[in-house]
Amino acid sequence: MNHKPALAAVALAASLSFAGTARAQEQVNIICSVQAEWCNLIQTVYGKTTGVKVNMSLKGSGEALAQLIAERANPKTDIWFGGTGDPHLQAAEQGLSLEYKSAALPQLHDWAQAQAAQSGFKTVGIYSGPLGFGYNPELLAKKKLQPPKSWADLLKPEYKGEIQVANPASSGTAYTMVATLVQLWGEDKAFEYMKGLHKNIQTYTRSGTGPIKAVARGEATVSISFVHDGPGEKLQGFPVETITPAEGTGAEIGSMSIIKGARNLAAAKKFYEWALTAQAQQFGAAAKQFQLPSNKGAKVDPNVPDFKKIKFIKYDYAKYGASAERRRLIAKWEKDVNSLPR
Ligand code: S7P
Repeated sequence: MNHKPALAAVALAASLSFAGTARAQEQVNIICSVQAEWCNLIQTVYGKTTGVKVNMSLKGSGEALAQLIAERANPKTDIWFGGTGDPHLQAAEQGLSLEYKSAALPQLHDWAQAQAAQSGFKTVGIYSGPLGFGYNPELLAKKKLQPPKSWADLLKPEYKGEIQVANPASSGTAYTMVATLVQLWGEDKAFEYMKGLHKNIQTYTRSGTGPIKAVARGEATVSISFVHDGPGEKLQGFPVETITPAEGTGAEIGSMSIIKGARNLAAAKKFYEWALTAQAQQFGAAAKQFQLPSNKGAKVDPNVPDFKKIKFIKYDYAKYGASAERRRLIAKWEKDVNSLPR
């Protein structure tokens, strides 16, 4: 029997499949926890400049962590980009993210490097932003209300049904509020405060960015939000202003992690390195997102909140990013605050 044609076919198939492999487009699967405008810009720019296919799934920080926990045995995500730092620290603690020490670390602000160091280099800070209030000046004027200046102001009876904040069980932003208040006043006083605040809450939203969008669109008067989310709404023409509370406030360290078991590890590392560059971090402002970039060389847009003018607490990221502490505080909030009638 002449085996030559069969052998030739196998060789051809092998060479075709090799060529196919060589040509297969590199891809990276990203959970993106910043706002859609920034995620979309990254997807387009990174895809076009590198040829890598970026598969992007948009999720708030709390939801992203829940998905990564659910995917643990069979991860479908390579990179988690953005979102509040506490859930990234939890992911690190729970072994969901991979240790990776970028050579770019010295280019980052101390707070971003500290985030990396305290996670055992399983996450890194990519931006920071202060917690505060958003308000709609037109709606306030119509209702003859003053803008809130302090946490204490939010308890005033005239704000009943006027305030939106997210639910800390689903939102990293709202968990930042709980952790901030506990650090500001101690746990007992903070929970008494949140019980009082509960009476004035119109809605607890699922996502942390929902409340300031509702304020901008006149669906609520005041929100508890990251103040860097205000200017983007304003640039779209909505009436919204922001302020940080007089007593002091906390800030998020928006973070990025490589997922343990990533199917596209080389592509994930390449994206991670790109995302730490000063040039890549400027795409935040280009997409009208005004967090403070972690790369010291990145241009700071004038819309980024001026950190020097804000009274900050000394936020203990290690303590409040620990899984047990987050679970405990959220359970307590559900039981002592959210269960109360409004
Ligand atoms: O991009 C705006 C922003 O406020 O949203 C991020 C975060 O996904 C909010 O998540 P939650 O819905 O879980 O609160 C922040 O990191 C970011 O600054």
